[in-house]
Amino acid sequence: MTNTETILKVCRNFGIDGKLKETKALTDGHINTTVLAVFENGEKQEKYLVQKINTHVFKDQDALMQNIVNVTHFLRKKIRASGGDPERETLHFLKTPDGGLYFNDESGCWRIYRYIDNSYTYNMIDSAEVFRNAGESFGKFQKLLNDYPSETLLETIPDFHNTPKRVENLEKSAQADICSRASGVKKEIEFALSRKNKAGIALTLCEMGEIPLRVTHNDTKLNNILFDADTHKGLCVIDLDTIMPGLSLYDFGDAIRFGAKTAEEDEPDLSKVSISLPLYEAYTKGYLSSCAAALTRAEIDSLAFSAFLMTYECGIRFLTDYLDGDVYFRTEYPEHNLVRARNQFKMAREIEKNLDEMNRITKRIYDEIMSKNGSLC
Ligand code: GN1
Ligand code: MG
Repeated sequence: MTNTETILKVCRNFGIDGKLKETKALTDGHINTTVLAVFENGEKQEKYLVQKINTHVFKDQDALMQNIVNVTHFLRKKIRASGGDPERETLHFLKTPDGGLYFNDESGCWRIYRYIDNSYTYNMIDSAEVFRNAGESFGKFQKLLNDYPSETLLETIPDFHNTPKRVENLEKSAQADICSRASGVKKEIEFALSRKNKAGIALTLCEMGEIPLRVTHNDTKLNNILFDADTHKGLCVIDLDTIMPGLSLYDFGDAIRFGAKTAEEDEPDLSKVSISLPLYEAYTKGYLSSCAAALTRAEIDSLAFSAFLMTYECGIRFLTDYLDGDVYFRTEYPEHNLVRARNQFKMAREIEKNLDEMNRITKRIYDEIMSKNGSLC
């Protein structure tokens, strides 16, 4: 349990003094545990995000924190050089007095970063304008990291978006069936296996040299962007745990999976679950306005498909975890992962149905942007 005493002890270990006034659990993430801690220091109020790292998921915490510190350092320099405010536009992690990037004891493995005030996040939106801003932010993030030396990044979760491996793992879990749940999810397993031939498409394009390996965020959920409460523009990309070498398609596809949906990721009523084409269009506009010229033709041509791929993969991951006994994603009730998996598979089907139209939208936006200003990026 994460109680106030533990939070206070962790904060003291990072050299934070003052009076702990308030703590609040933030429950959006499925992996780490996050608590907002508000301190009073004389007249001043200081806010921190205290995070317990899920060490089952992130097995090498040194590699995890090293990646994040290096990337934020790199981003900070670029943001400063372009006249931005690095304290608000990228995350600032605290160090312990002896220079440690995390603090480990019997209560867990902890890290702290400064809370960026006057900002907010979204889990769901129906505003095309907001989602366009989100696309612009992730596109800009991609562009900022274009010249980051990817060979220096450590692979914190190997094969994270290796969809064929994810399918293989699902098959293994169904075979092992350690919770005797496989017989109840035959239809879902069947769906996953019926699309197996599509799982390797992006990786094959990369192996063929048509799609480059880049530095990618790999978890581009809408709620991983902080919006500025004054300008309502995307301010800061957060949750940097999975920054690794990857494909731009992972980031584009995952953003559509989560942000262009018509219902929550765990909505059980599948009749509500679909893809919103106006939101798809809005994100694509924002994203390509930031980085169209930096992408290859093969990447552009695969953007719409990547939305299917990432949704399909995420469904497979939820289903695998359900079969494994819910050991990876945080769940709130016993069928939670299954509900999520069904939801993602419904969304994947909807994307398949709309793929031609999504490809037309992408092409139109790309052509418009490139004809207006081919040297935008
Ligand atoms: C996890 O914790 P959160 O919500 O940022 C997961 C993502 C999934 C997502 C599904 C490290 O992200 O890969 O797409 O849940 N993160 C990790 O909502 O596995
Ligand atoms: Mg995450």
